[in-house]
Amino acid sequence: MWVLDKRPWPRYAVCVSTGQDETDGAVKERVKPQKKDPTLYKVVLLNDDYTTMEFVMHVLETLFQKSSAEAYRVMMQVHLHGSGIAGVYPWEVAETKVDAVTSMARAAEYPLRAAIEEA
Ligand code: TYC
Repeated sequence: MWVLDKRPWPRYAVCVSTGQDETDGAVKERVKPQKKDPTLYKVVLLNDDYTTMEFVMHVLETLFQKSSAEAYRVMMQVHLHGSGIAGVYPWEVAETKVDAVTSMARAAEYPLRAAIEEA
């Protein structure tokens, strides 16, 4: 998968915490549930010479909830400048979107790729 994982590891460690703190060998239960990581990530589409403009617009409309006018604008941004923002999401949503783009592109036999960047 084409992902630039720029997360510093302590933040990740916080994300996967079980909700318990270890203090002096004792285990202290967390009273409040852990806050969600508010960091947002851009899902960017990358240009290539083979994927059709129509297919890119279809991806933007179905996976990124773009209107046809907005899908056209983003697709042309990618076509003319090499990359463009399809959406901005929390990390795990962004990863799922990149996987979905890859699956849709593979199924249609296009080389379309998406990547994650820090927002
Ligand atoms: N460059 C492609 C073409 O000329 C169109 C395209 C746009 C491809 C955006 C990928 O992410 C993309 N058919």
